[in-house]
Amino acid sequence: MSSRRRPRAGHLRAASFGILLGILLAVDGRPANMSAHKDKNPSSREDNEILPQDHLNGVKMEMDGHLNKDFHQEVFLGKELEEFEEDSEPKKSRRKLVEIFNKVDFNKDNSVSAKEMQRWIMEKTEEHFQEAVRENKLSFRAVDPDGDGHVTWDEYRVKFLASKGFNEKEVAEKIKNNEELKVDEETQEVLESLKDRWFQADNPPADQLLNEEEFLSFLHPEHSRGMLKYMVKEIIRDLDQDGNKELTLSEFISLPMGTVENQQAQDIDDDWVRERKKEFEEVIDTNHNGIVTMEELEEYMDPMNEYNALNEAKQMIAVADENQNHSLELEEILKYSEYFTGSKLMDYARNVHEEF
Ligand SMILES: *[C@@H]1O[C@H](CO)[C@@H](O)[C@H](O)[C@H]1NC(C)=O
Ligand SMILES: *[C@@H]1O[C@H](CO)[C@@H](O)[C@H](O)[C@H]1NC(C)=O
Ligand SMILES: [Ca+2]
Ligand SMILES: [Ca+2]
Ligand SMILES: [Ca+2]
Ligand SMILES: [Ca+2]
Repeated sequence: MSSRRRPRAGHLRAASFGILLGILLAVDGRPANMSAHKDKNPSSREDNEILPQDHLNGVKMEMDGHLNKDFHQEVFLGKELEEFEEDSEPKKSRRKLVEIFNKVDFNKDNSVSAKEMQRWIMEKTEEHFQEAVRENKLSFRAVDPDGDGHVTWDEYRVKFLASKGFNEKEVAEKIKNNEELKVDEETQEVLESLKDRWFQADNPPADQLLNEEEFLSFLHPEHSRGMLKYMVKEIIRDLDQDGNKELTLSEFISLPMGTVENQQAQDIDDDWVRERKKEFEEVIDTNHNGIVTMEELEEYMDPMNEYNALNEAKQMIAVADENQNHSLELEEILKYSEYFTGSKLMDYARNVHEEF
Protein backbone atom coordinates (compact mmCIF):
# COMPACT_ATOMS: atom_id res chain seq x y z
CA MET A 1 0.00 0.00 0.00
CA SER A 2 2.57 2.56 1.04
CA SER A 3 4.36 2.26 -2.26
CA ARG A 4 1.32 3.78 -3.90
CA ARG A 5 1.35 6.83 -1.71
CA ARG A 6 3.75 8.75 -3.83
CA PRO A 7 3.51 12.49 -4.18
CA ARG A 8 0.47 13.11 -6.26
CA ALA A 9 -1.01 15.58 -8.61
CA GLY A 10 -0.14 18.66 -6.62
CA HIS A 11 -1.82 20.93 -9.11
CA LEU A 12 -5.16 20.12 -7.59
CA ARG A 13 -5.87 23.14 -5.50
CA ALA A 14 -5.67 22.80 -1.76
CA ALA A 15 -9.23 24.01 -1.50
CA SER A 16 -10.38 20.94 -3.33
CA PHE A 17 -13.09 19.16 -1.45
CA GLY A 18 -12.11 15.82 -2.85
CA ILE A 19 -8.44 16.13 -2.02
CA LEU A 20 -9.06 17.33 1.48
CA LEU A 21 -11.51 14.60 2.18
CA GLY A 22 -9.05 12.23 0.62
CA ILE A 23 -6.36 13.32 3.03
CA LEU A 24 -8.65 13.08 6.01
CA LEU A 25 -9.97 9.70 5.06
CA ALA A 26 -6.50 8.51 4.24
CA VAL A 27 -7.88 7.34 0.95
CA ASP A 28 -5.47 7.51 -1.92
CA GLY A 29 -7.56 8.83 -4.75
CA ARG A 30 -5.15 7.83 -7.41
CA PRO A 31 -6.21 4.42 -8.53
CA ALA A 32 -3.08 3.55 -10.43
CA ASN A 33 -3.27 0.05 -9.05
CA MET A 34 -6.52 -1.80 -9.25
CA SER A 35 -5.69 -4.63 -6.91
CA ALA A 36 -4.55 -2.41 -4.10
CA HIS A 37 -7.52 -0.16 -4.62
CA LYS A 38 -10.07 -2.70 -3.47
CA ASP A 39 -9.05 -3.19 0.10
CA LYS A 40 -9.37 0.43 1.13
CA ASN A 41 -13.12 0.39 1.41
CA PRO A 42 -14.03 -2.13 4.09
CA SER A 43 -11.91 -0.50 6.78
CA SER A 44 -12.89 3.08 6.02
CA ARG A 45 -16.57 2.35 5.48
CA GLU A 46 -17.35 1.77 9.14
CA ASP A 47 -15.71 4.88 10.62
CA ASN A 48 -16.76 7.24 7.90
CA GLU A 49 -20.26 6.18 7.15
CA ILE A 50 -21.52 9.71 7.71
CA LEU A 51 -19.00 11.25 5.34
CA PRO A 52 -19.36 11.54 1.58
CA GLN A 53 -16.85 9.24 -0.09
CA ASP A 54 -14.40 10.11 -2.80
CA HIS A 55 -15.17 6.87 -4.58
CA LEU A 56 -18.71 5.99 -5.62
CA ASN A 57 -19.51 2.54 -6.98
CA GLY A 58 -20.73 2.65 -10.55
CA VAL A 59 -19.63 6.23 -11.22
CA LYS A 60 -16.96 6.82 -13.83
CA MET A 61 -15.04 9.52 -12.02
CA GLU A 62 -14.15 10.02 -8.39
CA MET A 63 -14.81 13.24 -6.52
CA ASP A 64 -11.16 14.24 -6.74
CA GLY A 65 -11.19 14.00 -10.52
CA HIS A 66 -9.50 10.62 -10.86
CA LEU A 67 -10.92 7.97 -13.12
CA ASN A 68 -12.64 5.08 -11.43
CA LYS A 69 -10.48 2.18 -12.51
CA ASP A 70 -12.89 -0.40 -11.16
CA PHE A 71 -15.89 1.01 -12.97
CA HIS A 72 -16.43 -1.82 -15.44
CA GLN A 73 -16.07 -4.44 -12.71
CA GLU A 74 -18.54 -2.57 -10.55
CA VAL A 75 -21.16 -2.43 -13.27
CA PHE A 76 -20.55 -6.03 -14.25
CA LEU A 77 -20.72 -7.50 -10.76
CA GLY A 78 -23.18 -5.18 -9.02
CA LYS A 79 -23.52 -5.91 -5.35
CA GLU A 80 -21.62 -9.16 -5.78
CA LEU A 81 -18.45 -7.12 -6.09
CA GLU A 82 -17.09 -8.30 -2.75
CA GLU A 83 -17.55 -11.95 -3.56
CA PHE A 84 -14.77 -11.80 -6.11
CA GLU A 85 -11.81 -11.08 -3.95
CA GLU A 86 -8.34 -11.83 -5.14
CA ASP A 87 -7.91 -14.79 -2.86
CA SER A 88 -11.34 -16.29 -3.27
CA GLU A 89 -11.42 -19.87 -4.40
CA PRO A 90 -11.12 -20.14 -8.21
CA LYS A 91 -13.70 -22.88 -8.39
CA LYS A 92 -16.25 -20.78 -6.59
CA SER A 93 -15.47 -17.71 -8.65
CA ARG A 94 -15.79 -19.73 -11.80
CA ARG A 95 -19.17 -21.07 -10.80
CA LYS A 96 -20.39 -17.59 -9.98
CA LEU A 97 -19.10 -16.24 -13.24
CA VAL A 98 -20.92 -18.95 -15.18
CA GLU A 99 -24.06 -18.06 -13.27
CA ILE A 100 -23.65 -14.41 -14.16
CA PHE A 101 -23.03 -15.24 -17.80
CA ASN A 102 -26.26 -17.18 -17.96
CA LYS A 103 -28.15 -14.24 -16.54
CA VAL A 104 -26.57 -11.64 -18.82
CA ASP A 105 -27.40 -13.87 -21.78
CA PHE A 106 -31.00 -12.83 -21.62
CA ASN A 107 -32.23 -14.62 -24.76
CA LYS A 108 -30.27 -17.80 -23.90
CA ASP A 109 -28.40 -18.14 -27.18
CA ASN A 110 -25.11 -18.74 -25.32
CA SER A 111 -23.73 -15.45 -26.45
CA VAL A 112 -23.84 -11.99 -24.84
CA SER A 113 -24.63 -9.15 -27.21
CA ALA A 114 -23.91 -5.46 -26.59
CA LYS A 115 -27.63 -4.88 -25.97
CA GLU A 116 -27.73 -7.66 -23.41
CA MET A 117 -24.65 -6.28 -21.69
CA GLN A 118 -26.13 -2.79 -21.69
CA ARG A 119 -29.30 -4.04 -20.08
CA TRP A 120 -27.20 -5.86 -17.48
CA ILE A 121 -25.12 -2.77 -16.72
CA MET A 122 -28.27 -0.73 -16.14
CA GLU A 123 -29.56 -3.42 -13.80
CA LYS A 124 -26.32 -3.55 -11.82
CA THR A 125 -26.23 0.24 -11.62
CA GLU A 126 -29.68 0.19 -10.10
CA GLU A 127 -28.40 -2.42 -7.67
CA HIS A 128 -25.64 -0.08 -6.51
CA PHE A 129 -28.22 2.60 -6.00
CA GLN A 130 -30.37 0.27 -3.91
CA GLU A 131 -27.28 -0.58 -1.85
CA ALA A 132 -26.70 3.12 -1.31
CA VAL A 133 -30.30 3.58 -0.18
CA ARG A 134 -29.91 0.71 2.27
CA GLU A 135 -26.64 1.97 3.69
CA ASN A 136 -28.00 5.47 3.88
CA LYS A 137 -30.70 4.29 6.28
CA LEU A 138 -27.98 3.32 8.76
CA SER A 139 -25.92 6.44 8.13
CA PHE A 140 -28.95 8.62 8.63
CA ARG A 141 -29.75 6.88 11.88
CA ALA A 142 -26.22 7.67 13.03
CA VAL A 143 -26.66 11.40 12.45
CA ASP A 144 -30.27 11.51 13.61
CA PRO A 145 -30.13 9.62 16.90
CA ASP A 146 -33.40 11.11 18.22
CA GLY A 147 -35.10 9.80 15.10
CA ASP A 148 -37.22 12.84 14.33
CA GLY A 149 -36.44 12.45 10.65
CA HIS A 150 -34.27 15.48 10.05
CA VAL A 151 -30.83 16.71 10.86
CA THR A 152 -29.54 20.25 11.22
CA TRP A 153 -26.15 21.33 9.98
CA ASP A 154 -25.02 21.86 13.57
CA GLU A 155 -25.99 18.31 14.52
CA TYR A 156 -24.11 16.96 11.54
CA ARG A 157 -21.12 19.16 12.27
CA VAL A 158 -20.90 17.73 15.79
CA LYS A 159 -21.01 14.16 14.47
CA PHE A 160 -18.39 14.94 11.88
CA LEU A 161 -16.01 16.47 14.41
CA ALA A 162 -16.61 13.60 16.81
CA SER A 163 -15.63 11.19 14.04
CA LYS A 164 -12.41 13.19 13.72
CA GLY A 165 -11.58 12.60 17.37
CA PHE A 166 -13.06 15.72 18.94
CA ASN A 167 -15.00 15.37 22.15
CA GLU A 168 -18.62 15.24 21.07
CA LYS A 169 -20.10 16.77 24.22
CA GLU A 170 -17.64 19.66 24.28
CA VAL A 171 -18.15 20.46 20.62
CA ALA A 172 -21.91 20.30 20.98
CA GLU A 173 -21.77 22.61 23.99
CA LYS A 174 -19.58 25.14 22.19
CA ILE A 175 -21.77 25.17 19.13
CA LYS A 176 -24.84 25.64 21.27
CA ASN A 177 -23.25 28.62 23.01
CA ASN A 178 -21.95 30.04 19.77
CA GLU A 179 -18.39 29.75 20.97
CA GLU A 180 -15.51 29.52 18.60
CA LEU A 181 -14.35 26.03 17.67
CA LYS A 182 -10.63 25.45 17.60
CA VAL A 183 -10.05 23.20 14.61
CA ASP A 184 -7.01 23.00 12.40
CA GLU A 185 -7.08 24.67 9.03
CA GLU A 186 -7.47 21.47 7.08
CA THR A 187 -10.48 20.32 9.07
CA GLN A 188 -11.93 23.80 8.78
CA GLU A 189 -11.70 23.70 5.00
CA VAL A 190 -13.31 20.29 4.86
CA LEU A 191 -16.06 21.58 7.10
CA GLU A 192 -16.69 24.44 4.71
CA SER A 193 -16.86 22.11 1.74
CA LEU A 194 -19.20 19.81 3.61
CA LYS A 195 -21.37 22.76 4.54
CA ASP A 196 -21.59 23.81 0.93
CA ARG A 197 -22.62 20.35 -0.09
CA TRP A 198 -25.00 20.09 2.82
CA PHE A 199 -26.97 23.15 1.77
CA GLN A 200 -26.93 22.00 -1.86
CA ALA A 201 -28.59 18.79 -0.74
CA ASP A 202 -31.36 20.69 1.02
CA ASN A 203 -34.17 20.55 -1.53
CA PRO A 204 -36.43 23.56 -2.01
CA PRO A 205 -38.17 24.89 -0.11
CA ALA A 206 -34.95 24.98 1.88
CA ASP A 207 -35.54 24.44 5.59
CA GLN A 208 -31.88 24.04 6.63
CA LEU A 209 -32.67 20.46 7.63
CA LEU A 210 -31.86 17.28 5.77
CA ASN A 211 -34.30 14.42 5.77
CA GLU A 212 -33.28 10.88 4.87
CA GLU A 213 -33.76 11.39 1.16
CA GLU A 214 -31.78 14.61 1.14
CA PHE A 215 -29.08 12.99 3.21
CA LEU A 216 -28.88 10.28 0.55
CA SER A 217 -28.14 12.88 -2.08
CA PHE A 218 -25.60 14.45 0.26
CA LEU A 219 -23.72 11.13 0.46
CA HIS A 220 -24.60 9.99 -3.08
CA PRO A 221 -24.78 12.98 -5.38
CA GLU A 222 -24.72 10.67 -8.41
CA HIS A 223 -28.42 9.93 -8.16
CA SER A 224 -29.81 13.42 -7.94
CA ARG A 225 -29.71 15.74 -10.93
CA GLY A 226 -28.98 18.84 -8.92
CA MET A 227 -26.23 17.19 -6.89
CA LEU A 228 -24.71 15.63 -9.98
CA LYS A 229 -24.32 19.14 -11.38
CA TYR A 230 -22.80 20.24 -8.10
CA MET A 231 -20.30 17.37 -8.14
CA VAL A 232 -19.32 18.20 -11.71
CA LYS A 233 -18.82 21.85 -10.79
CA GLU A 234 -16.51 20.84 -7.94
CA ILE A 235 -14.45 18.58 -10.17
CA ILE A 236 -14.14 21.20 -12.89
CA ARG A 237 -13.15 23.79 -10.34
CA ASP A 238 -10.32 21.55 -9.17
CA LEU A 239 -8.94 20.81 -12.61
CA ASP A 240 -9.69 24.05 -14.45
CA GLN A 241 -6.52 26.12 -14.44
CA ASP A 242 -7.60 29.14 -16.45
CA GLY A 243 -10.98 29.40 -14.76
CA ASN A 244 -13.14 29.28 -17.92
CA LYS A 245 -15.26 26.43 -16.50
CA GLU A 246 -14.25 24.06 -19.26
CA LEU A 247 -11.43 21.58 -19.46
CA THR A 248 -8.80 21.25 -22.12
CA LEU A 249 -6.89 18.02 -22.49
CA SER A 250 -3.86 19.55 -20.85
CA GLU A 251 -5.91 20.65 -17.85
CA PHE A 252 -7.35 17.17 -17.64
CA ILE A 253 -4.03 15.35 -17.67
CA SER A 254 -1.67 17.91 -16.21
CA LEU A 255 0.73 16.63 -13.63
CA PRO A 256 3.41 18.67 -11.94
CA MET A 257 7.01 17.99 -12.87
CA GLY A 258 9.33 16.22 -10.51
CA THR A 259 6.91 14.08 -8.57
CA VAL A 260 8.28 10.89 -10.00
CA GLU A 261 10.90 8.95 -8.08
CA ASN A 262 11.98 6.18 -10.37
CA GLN A 263 11.46 4.52 -13.70
CA GLN A 264 8.73 2.18 -12.51
CA ALA A 265 6.75 5.07 -11.12
CA GLN A 266 7.40 6.98 -14.34
CA ASP A 267 5.89 4.10 -16.31
CA ILE A 268 2.80 4.13 -14.14
CA ASP A 269 2.51 7.86 -14.66
CA ASP A 270 2.85 7.42 -18.40
CA ASP A 271 0.06 4.84 -18.38
CA TRP A 272 -2.01 7.15 -16.24
CA VAL A 273 -1.62 10.02 -18.68
CA ARG A 274 -2.28 7.76 -21.66
CA GLU A 275 -5.50 6.46 -20.13
CA ARG A 276 -6.74 9.91 -19.20
CA LYS A 277 -5.98 11.18 -22.67
CA LYS A 278 -7.88 8.31 -24.25
CA GLU A 279 -10.85 8.77 -21.94
CA PHE A 280 -10.91 12.50 -22.57
CA GLU A 281 -10.69 12.27 -26.35
CA GLU A 282 -12.77 9.19 -27.01
CA VAL A 283 -15.42 9.26 -24.31
CA ILE A 284 -15.90 12.43 -22.30
CA ASP A 285 -15.51 14.97 -25.11
CA THR A 286 -18.52 13.66 -26.99
CA ASN A 287 -18.47 16.27 -29.78
CA HIS A 288 -14.70 15.89 -30.14
CA ASN A 289 -13.87 19.57 -30.17
CA GLY A 290 -11.02 19.25 -27.70
CA ILE A 291 -12.98 20.86 -24.86
CA VAL A 292 -14.90 19.15 -22.08
CA THR A 293 -17.82 21.24 -20.93
CA MET A 294 -19.81 20.87 -17.72
CA GLU A 295 -22.63 19.31 -19.72
CA GLU A 296 -20.31 16.73 -21.25
CA LEU A 297 -18.84 15.85 -17.89
CA GLU A 298 -22.30 15.61 -16.38
CA GLU A 299 -23.44 13.19 -19.07
CA TYR A 300 -20.29 11.18 -18.53
CA MET A 301 -20.76 10.91 -14.78
CA ASP A 302 -24.47 10.18 -14.81
CA PRO A 303 -24.78 6.51 -13.82
CA MET A 304 -28.25 6.26 -15.35
CA ASN A 305 -27.14 7.30 -18.82
CA GLU A 306 -28.10 4.47 -21.20
CA TYR A 307 -25.89 5.66 -24.00
CA ASN A 308 -22.87 5.43 -21.68
CA ALA A 309 -23.96 1.97 -20.65
CA LEU A 310 -24.07 0.85 -24.28
CA ASN A 311 -20.61 2.29 -24.88
CA GLU A 312 -19.31 0.54 -21.83
CA ALA A 313 -20.92 -2.70 -22.98
CA LYS A 314 -19.23 -2.47 -26.36
CA GLN A 315 -15.92 -1.70 -24.75
CA MET A 316 -16.20 -4.69 -22.42
CA ILE A 317 -17.03 -6.96 -25.31
CA ALA A 318 -14.16 -5.66 -27.42
CA VAL A 319 -11.66 -6.52 -24.69
CA ALA A 320 -12.50 -10.24 -24.65
CA ASP A 321 -14.02 -10.91 -28.06
CA GLU A 322 -11.40 -13.30 -29.37
CA ASN A 323 -13.45 -14.68 -32.25
CA GLN A 324 -14.46 -11.14 -33.27
CA ASN A 325 -18.18 -11.76 -33.56
CA HIS A 326 -19.10 -8.72 -31.46
CA SER A 327 -20.54 -10.78 -28.66
CA LEU A 328 -19.16 -12.69 -25.71
CA GLU A 329 -19.27 -16.41 -25.32
CA LEU A 330 -18.70 -18.14 -21.99
CA GLU A 331 -15.16 -19.19 -22.95
CA GLU A 332 -14.24 -15.59 -23.64
CA ILE A 333 -15.59 -14.33 -20.33
CA LEU A 334 -13.86 -17.10 -18.39
CA LYS A 335 -10.60 -16.46 -20.15
CA TYR A 336 -10.78 -12.77 -19.32
CA SER A 337 -12.21 -13.28 -15.85
CA GLU A 338 -9.59 -11.04 -14.30
CA TYR A 339 -10.79 -8.16 -16.43
CA PHE A 340 -14.44 -8.79 -15.59
CA THR A 341 -14.18 -9.72 -11.93
CA GLY A 342 -10.69 -8.83 -10.73
CA SER A 343 -9.98 -12.46 -9.91
CA LYS A 344 -7.94 -14.82 -12.02
CA LEU A 345 -9.17 -18.26 -13.02
CA MET A 346 -6.25 -20.53 -13.71
CA ASP A 347 -8.30 -23.42 -14.99
CA TYR A 348 -10.60 -21.52 -17.31
CA ALA A 349 -9.81 -23.74 -20.28
CA ARG A 350 -10.70 -26.99 -18.60
CA ASN A 351 -14.22 -28.34 -18.44
CA VAL A 352 -15.63 -25.31 -20.12
CA HIS A 353 -18.45 -27.32 -21.61
CA GLU A 354 -19.67 -29.07 -18.51
CA GLU A 355 -22.28 -26.40 -17.89
CA PHE A 356 -24.21 -27.16 -21.03
C1 LIG B 1 -0.42 -3.43 -7.24
O1 LIG B 1 -0.47 -3.74 -5.88
C2 LIG B 1 -0.14 -5.07 -5.58
C3 LIG B 1 -0.39 -5.31 -4.11
O2 LIG B 1 -0.13 -4.16 -3.35
C4 LIG B 1 1.29 -5.35 -6.02
O3 LIG B 1 1.63 -6.68 -5.75
C5 LIG B 1 1.41 -5.06 -7.50
O4 LIG B 1 2.75 -5.23 -7.93
C6 LIG B 1 0.95 -3.65 -7.82
N1 LIG B 1 0.95 -3.41 -9.24
C7 LIG B 1 1.39 -2.29 -9.80
C8 LIG B 1 1.25 -2.18 -11.28
O5 LIG B 1 1.88 -1.39 -9.13
C1 LIG C 1 -20.24 -15.94 -31.76
O1 LIG C 1 -19.41 -17.06 -31.97
C2 LIG C 1 -19.87 -18.26 -31.35
C3 LIG C 1 -18.80 -19.33 -31.57
O2 LIG C 1 -18.36 -19.33 -32.89
C4 LIG C 1 -21.22 -18.65 -31.91
O3 LIG C 1 -21.69 -19.83 -31.28
C5 LIG C 1 -22.18 -17.52 -31.63
O4 LIG C 1 -23.44 -17.80 -32.17
C6 LIG C 1 -21.65 -16.22 -32.23
N1 LIG C 1 -22.56 -15.16 -31.87
C7 LIG C 1 -22.93 -14.24 -32.73
C8 LIG C 1 -23.88 -13.22 -32.24
O5 LIG C 1 -22.48 -14.17 -33.87
CA1 LIG D 1 -27.65 -13.65 -25.93
CA1 LIG E 1 -10.16 25.64 -18.52
CA1 LIG F 1 -16.58 18.96 -26.20
CA1 LIG G 1 -17.13 -13.45 -29.27
